Amino acid sequence: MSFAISADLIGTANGKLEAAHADDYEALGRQLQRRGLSIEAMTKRAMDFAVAVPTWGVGTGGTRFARFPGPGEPRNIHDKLEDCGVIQQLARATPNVSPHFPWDKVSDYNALRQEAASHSLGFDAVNSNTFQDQKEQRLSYKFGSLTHADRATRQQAVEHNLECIEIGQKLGSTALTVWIADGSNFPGQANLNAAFDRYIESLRTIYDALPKSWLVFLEHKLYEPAFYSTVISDWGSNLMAAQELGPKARCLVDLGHHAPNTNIEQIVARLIRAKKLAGFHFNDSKYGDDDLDSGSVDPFRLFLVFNELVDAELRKAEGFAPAYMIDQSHNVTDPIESLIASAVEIQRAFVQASLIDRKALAAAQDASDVMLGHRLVKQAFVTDVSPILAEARRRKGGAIDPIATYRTSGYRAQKAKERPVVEGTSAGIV
Ligand code: AFD
Ligand code: MN
Ligand code: MN
Repeated sequence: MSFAISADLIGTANGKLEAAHADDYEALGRQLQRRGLSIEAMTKRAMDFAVAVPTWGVGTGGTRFARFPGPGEPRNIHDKLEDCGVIQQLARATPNVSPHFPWDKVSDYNALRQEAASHSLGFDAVNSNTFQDQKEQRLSYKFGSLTHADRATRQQAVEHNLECIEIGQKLGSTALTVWIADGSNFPGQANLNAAFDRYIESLRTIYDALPKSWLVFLEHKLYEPAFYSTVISDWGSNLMAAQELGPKARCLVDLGHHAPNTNIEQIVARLIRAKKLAGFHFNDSKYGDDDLDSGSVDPFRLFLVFNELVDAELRKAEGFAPAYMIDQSHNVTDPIESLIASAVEIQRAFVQASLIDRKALAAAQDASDVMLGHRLVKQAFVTDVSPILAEARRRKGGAIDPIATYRTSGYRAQKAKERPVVEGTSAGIV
């Protein structure tokens, strides 16, 4: 028996909020009009915006210390799709899911694609996993995968990625995201350049197997689980790899994968310039790769990233077509609520960045008018675009207040009955 949120329930919830919402929307419309902006155009932009949800994000996450499972957790990809369907139904900004293999393995991918479609979902980039050992896996990834010193282990990791491409083709994906945990924990453990060379060699085979319209997204990460050196640790290494591999290889920016205080928006600007920006794994962080909800800690940084993205979009930067995905671990919240809130925050940053008067900004920059340039950017950031986001959801059949509507629906309580708790805890970020 399947229980999803009905259009009726959303309609009733919206009905109670409609008058206040219309009032707020009109007021914001008048404010934007005074600034020479059309609220209608902004609402259309919000409606066209989409960010993919990770299948691993709907399960309760954990840390290396513990995991506290939530009620009604998804037990498999079928449950995950159902949860992702609810997120899309309410927030209308997440029409695609990004699957992870072998976690989401099934025997019939054509059927899985149809099942996703029945929840109004499609598939985004497929993610390979060579950072864990699976049951009955022949060779271990304890000391690396695509860059392992042992050729046979590298080969096994390459083959897994090739299998992911095959699966992805059946699902309608057009990109493979590769994140490896390879690196070293001790100085002297590995030859830093030899490991990079092996990365290129392994990726070359994967790259050559990419179907015509496909791209490979290379994801860098500063540290963890390797604590001394990581093979693809930063955007410099990532860019070197992508440039060496060719035009189908691009650099994926996970916001959490940088040292604290790194100017990520500048990295984004540089990757756009190099025509190498693959896209994003959105999340937020305070200290490291915290995988917190997007926009929960530093919404200004998220906005500044979108400032670069909107700038590139509006000046039609060559080769600019970033893929937007969320990559978070929800340890203490209901993952559905976190993903709804995160999608809304990402969409918010996009709309806010769209408000910037780019002609005036360019003029201020040309005139070295520091304060005016800053104010133009800041004015967009402090504008509360919530009514635009709510209107975009409402027009697409979603909820004016998606989290409140989700809570009234009783979805989680129902799932807690349908999905018995899986005994035993496993630590880990996912
Ligand atoms: C990792 C990386 C990568 C990976 C995910 C798995 O960000 O995207 O697929 O988390 O949980 O830290
Ligand atoms: Mn990531
Ligand atoms: Mn991460």
